[in-house]
Amino acid sequence: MIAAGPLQGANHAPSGASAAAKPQGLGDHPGGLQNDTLLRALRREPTPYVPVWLMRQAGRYLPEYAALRAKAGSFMALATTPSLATEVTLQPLARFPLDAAILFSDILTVPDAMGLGLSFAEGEGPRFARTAADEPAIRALRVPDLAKLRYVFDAVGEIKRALAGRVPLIGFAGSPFTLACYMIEGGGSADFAAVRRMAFARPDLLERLVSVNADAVAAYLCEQAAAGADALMLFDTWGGLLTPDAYRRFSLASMRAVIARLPREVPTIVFTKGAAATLDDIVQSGASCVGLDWTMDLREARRRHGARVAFQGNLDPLALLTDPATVERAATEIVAAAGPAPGYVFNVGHGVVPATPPDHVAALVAAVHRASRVTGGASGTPPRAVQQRGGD
Ligand code: 1CP
Repeated sequence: MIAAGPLQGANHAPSGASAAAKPQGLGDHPGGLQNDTLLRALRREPTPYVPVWLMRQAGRYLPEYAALRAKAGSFMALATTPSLATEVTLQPLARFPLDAAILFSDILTVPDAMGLGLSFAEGEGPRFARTAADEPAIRALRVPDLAKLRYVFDAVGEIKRALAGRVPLIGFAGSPFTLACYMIEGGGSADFAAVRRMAFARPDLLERLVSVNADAVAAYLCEQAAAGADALMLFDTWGGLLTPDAYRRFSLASMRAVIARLPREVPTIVFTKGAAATLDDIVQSGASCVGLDWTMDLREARRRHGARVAFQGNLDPLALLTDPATVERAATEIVAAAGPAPGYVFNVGHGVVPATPPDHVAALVAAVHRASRVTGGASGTPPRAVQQRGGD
């Protein structure tokens, strides 16, 4: 049996968690995890408290990230050097008792490996040297040689060794459609106008681009799992830009195709930002868990679909710019809205923003653990997980 304790170490136990924090070495659970609350929640199994991790939990709001990035010289130098990617991945875990690590990398490494030439200028977003915006460029695209992404798989292996089973590692990729957005525009965009135009003018071309991306993403994620990733997440940041029908055709269908090709034993998370209108479809993507942004109704999603999938979310990341007491109140309300049933992972509804004070993140993580242990969610009764803790 795998123990469901929090991350070990004096500064790693969630407040009030000491009862379950029985120190355990890997020797007790060969190949296992000391804290598997995330994986249990993704499988909708009981957990002693609500697990929490944060999108962009590593990154610019942490001074130690800024220092390492300055030393490395660029974002890509961090991402392509496994020892540096490992160090950045572990930085937030050294500060906060998070229940998962997420690979430090970027979704755009896949189109880079397809030959588009990715760079990140200081203080700017990503840029591709070449786009895939017209018929010849899209027809020329191929699934990349995965050897070009070897640095990612090496980082996964190194991070797993460094974690030594403390918490699971989440691997990830961009959704085929969200990658297409950046490949067509050549970088970020306020409205991704060229992409939305293509959805009407050349749906066949967009479909072709998304289909090559789906093959690439499926192969890439399988390799991350083989290298040791314990869960896999698809980031569909821009799917919500589409009409509901176009979303189903260009984004959801390709994510479903990717998920169908991943190893069944590895839990999966899909996150489409701004897609409340198509939630009934997203819950049928085949993923174990659906991420919600802060505009979506977590209570209602759990009530309607909680027997089918786990949910993750959905604090507005700007709440973290207030003060610790407000952060704690907001977190407690979300834990209550999620309710006591198994199958819930706390997260922000989009990435932590660079202006976030790290001590507000500390307050958030502590509040989620405390509220989910003590109040047991909306009903005020202990979650089933707490009642069953003795049996773990
Ligand atoms: O130091 C810097 O200047 C780089 C900032 C940064 C960071 C920390 C970028 C550039 N990417 C990342 C890491 C990253 N990106 C992770 C690491 C794991 C984590 O801690 O969560 C992940 C999962 C991503 C995924 C990612 N990259 C997404 C999907 C999630 C989301 O935020 O919507 C997207 C859209 C990107 C593209 C990207 N990479 C970086 C930036 C600034 C952007 C957004 C560009 C834009 O559209 O404006």
